[in-house]
Amino acid sequence: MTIEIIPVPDLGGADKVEVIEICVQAGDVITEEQSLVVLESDKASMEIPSPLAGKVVSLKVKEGDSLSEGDPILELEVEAENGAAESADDAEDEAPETPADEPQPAQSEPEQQSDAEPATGGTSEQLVPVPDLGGSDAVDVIEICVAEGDEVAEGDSLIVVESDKASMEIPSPASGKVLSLKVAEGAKVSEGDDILVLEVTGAAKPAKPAPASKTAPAPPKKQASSAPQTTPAPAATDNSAPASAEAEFYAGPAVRKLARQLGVDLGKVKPSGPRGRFSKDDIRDYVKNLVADVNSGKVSSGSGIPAVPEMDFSQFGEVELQKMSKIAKLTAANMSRSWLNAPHVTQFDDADITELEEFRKSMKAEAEKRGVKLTPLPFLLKASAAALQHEPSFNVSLHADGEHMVHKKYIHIGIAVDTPAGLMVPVIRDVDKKGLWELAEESNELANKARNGKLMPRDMQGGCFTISSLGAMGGNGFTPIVNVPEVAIMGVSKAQIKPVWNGSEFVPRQMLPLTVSYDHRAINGADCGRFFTYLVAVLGDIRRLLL
Ligand code: CAO
Repeated sequence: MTIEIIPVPDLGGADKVEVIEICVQAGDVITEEQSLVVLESDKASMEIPSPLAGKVVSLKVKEGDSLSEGDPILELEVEAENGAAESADDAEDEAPETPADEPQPAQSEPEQQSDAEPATGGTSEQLVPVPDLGGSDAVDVIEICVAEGDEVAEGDSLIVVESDKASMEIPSPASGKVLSLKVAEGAKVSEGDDILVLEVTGAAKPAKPAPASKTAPAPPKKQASSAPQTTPAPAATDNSAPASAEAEFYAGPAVRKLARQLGVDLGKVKPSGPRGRFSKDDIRDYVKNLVADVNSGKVSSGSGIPAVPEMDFSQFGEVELQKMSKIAKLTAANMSRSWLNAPHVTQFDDADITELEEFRKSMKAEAEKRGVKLTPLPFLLKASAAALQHEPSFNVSLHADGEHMVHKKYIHIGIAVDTPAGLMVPVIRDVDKKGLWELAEESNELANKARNGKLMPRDMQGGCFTISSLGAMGGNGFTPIVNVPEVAIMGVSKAQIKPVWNGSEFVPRQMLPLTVSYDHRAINGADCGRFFTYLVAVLGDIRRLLL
């Protein structure tokens, strides 16, 4: 056994760098490459890995200390043959992974001059390639830090790549404007691959950018929020990538890796480090608390909803585990989200569709000639469009800022379609402008597309209101869940002949049971009263559609 003093390696020019995290303590048995401390300069955080495996004898630093190259970090007890001689060899053989070579501040090499572009007094385009990655190859692009049109300064991070061992920020070799991106999140890149095209002013800057620095991204700058979306995408297509959300947080590569391995969303973790930096312990504590809460049946997430305990159903009889389809999983998530976000109220009424049905049946021959099936659905679409026009308070969505209501000047209506893969909601556009034949054709076409798995995301976007019809199946009524961000949905049950009092006697009438569920954050009972009464009146006398 020998005792080795582990010093601060070359910090790429940085000096008096603050210790913001101590990752080990006396007595710890550590492996080679295990992070010892995290240092933070103005530009970057750097994890200093151990050059050797061994047992920590004593720490020579504490949080808040300022360190420079050569300062002792700790004393390590190492196996005799694992000592200084070997570590020196390793340092040469494995240069990219040793601390002395890796932690470079994110800055360019101004002395390098380009021979790729002619120097001009105006602007020139410069292709920025992936620099030397210190031996790493085919690394993942985990963050894109710039967008097309962004102005970047020399040294600004362009992308963050991650190998098995480290995250690396690739800095811009010059100031300029990003003309086009050549990589996307999730792509794999190697040295020389194109990152982006930069428009630089004046003489072209170096064709070869500064080397990537093994670093954790500096605390994120808050991005200005983008313009409000006037047409909220439907829940079914909401598929935000976790990687881009991750860029918002201030965490080192090892912490990010641990979070990713454990499936932890950093947004839900409280950072304990200086300037909101996340440590590994923050992630571990979060998971520990989560597991404890789930085990005790207490709250499982920030939503305050108690978790449903896991159950082994096989103890009660034979069971079979079947994988849920993607659509079924999305539906489950969207229904929970809608149900938990929107305080639902459901109102019930029956529409007298006796005359509507007589008219519909009288059109059967013509429908056959046209090759169209005329069910009650096109009438319901038309009546709903009329009611949305009559009561515009239904044709809205709540803006995400909680301050505005988005009033829609168009009438697009979704129809719930039962398919073998699960529930899908294609949207018919401009229902108010279309006739019954067109609506019949389009709803048949969309329902067929849904059943054959041929719907495109756009076919399911932009709905203002949804009709869910179980009329062909039966039932007296049901309470549908609003397809948020829409604010209302109509449930249609099976029409039946019922005795209706006409003032002097009961007469048999064809009655259609309808329900309207609405989001009480956006709609009040009186609004629904007006909307529903009008809709029922239109279905009772479709000549009203002409008024
Ligand atoms: N009352 C009585 N009969 C009705 C009816 C009603 N409310 N609605 C439809 N019918 C009749 C139709 O007229 C047709 O009969 P005919 O062939 O004699 O004319 C028959 O039922 C079958 O209609 P359909 O289902 O083929 O067509 P549709 O236009 O009524 O419905 C669609 C189309 C896509 C809405 C439907 O097929 C469907 O998928 N419904 C399920 C929706 C769903 O799952 N909702 C629940 C969502 S929440 O989990």
